[in-house]
Amino acid sequence: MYAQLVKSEGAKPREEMTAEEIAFQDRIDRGEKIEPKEWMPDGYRKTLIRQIGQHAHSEIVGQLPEGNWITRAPTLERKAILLAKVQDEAGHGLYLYSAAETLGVSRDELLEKLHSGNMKYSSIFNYPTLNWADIGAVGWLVDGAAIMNQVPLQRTSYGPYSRAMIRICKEESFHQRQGYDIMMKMASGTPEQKAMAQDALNRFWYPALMMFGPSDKDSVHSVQSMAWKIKINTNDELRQKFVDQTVPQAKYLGLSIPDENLAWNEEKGGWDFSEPDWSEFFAVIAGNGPCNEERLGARVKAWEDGAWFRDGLMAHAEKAESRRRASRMAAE
Ligand code: FAQ
Repeated sequence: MYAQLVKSEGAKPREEMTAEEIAFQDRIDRGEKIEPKEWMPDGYRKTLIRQIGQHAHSEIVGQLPEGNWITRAPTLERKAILLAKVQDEAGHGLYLYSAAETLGVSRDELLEKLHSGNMKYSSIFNYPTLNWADIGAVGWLVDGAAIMNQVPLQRTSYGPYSRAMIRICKEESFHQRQGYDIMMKMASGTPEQKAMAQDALNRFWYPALMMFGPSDKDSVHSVQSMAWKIKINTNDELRQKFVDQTVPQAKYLGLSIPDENLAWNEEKGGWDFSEPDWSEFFAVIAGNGPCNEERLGARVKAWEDGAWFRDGLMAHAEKAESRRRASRMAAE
């Protein structure tokens, strides 16, 4: 059991669709955006809540491996840049939770599902960041993979998700550059620094490839999600594009991709590469990766520690509302 919440059964054939479903599919096929109050099939709504919610959780959990390095960044400038990046991730989480809320789910409900293990976040954040070079590798590879996946999502069929993606992609491209900049510094530094950069690449390469999801033959949601233009590309298409983009970047750094099967394939105009170890991927998304317990534990603790603050905000909002109500009544 590796799929939660939503069971996809592939796209429904047109002859089995209701009139409403046909009209909806036609709007999607014409490239129209679907907006919050409009009619949508239940499966479309559920799939979006699942994907946008998991995406939001990934942004928030994704702050943890980097936040860990803010106090240890090697210079004041690197510290300020990393701080800004980690704050951006919080902002991305907030836009995405807001986009999910337009579908009729509350942020509290989504967080409850994350905390109880009923909703996922990206597998990549269950790997540790052991040293400063890892922060370079995360920016270069993890943000690089995130952009590869998210640029097409700017054209996704659900209006609020697509608009959130436009802003997020702009910020992600700055994140990717800051990571590559760290890698350039390390790779052109002392032999020890270059070895750290290579070691970070070795450890993050396959987990980054896993970010695109299981291979197409094992992807349970792709067919229906692509018919609804919730996803624009398959997992394997995006993984291939990522490899093709990243191999020359590694060469420029003077680093080697840790894959002895990596070879240019003239016919397909792309690189052949080894698949990640999918048993590791499935173990990580089932909760058994190196840092799953720590990451989820940190999020649950933050939620519990913040309860007094949320209660205070609610009490303040209620007080302000009752004051407004009283002054409205006095004026009438
Ligand atoms: N990790 O049928 P598919 C970021 C699950 S943002 C965990 O192929 P789908 C920014 C999948 O949910 C990174 N689970 O699924 C940043 C499903 O299980 P479910 C996040 C995964 O949805 C950078 C099952 O496997 N980006 O990093 C993963 O059609 C640095 C079957 O798979 C997004 O969320 C995975 N890697 O395709 C922040 C982008 N892959 O839900 C901080 C939006 C698959 O039924 C620092 N999402 N699964 O229980 C997507 O594009 C899609 O959801 C995919 C998966 C492509 C991730």
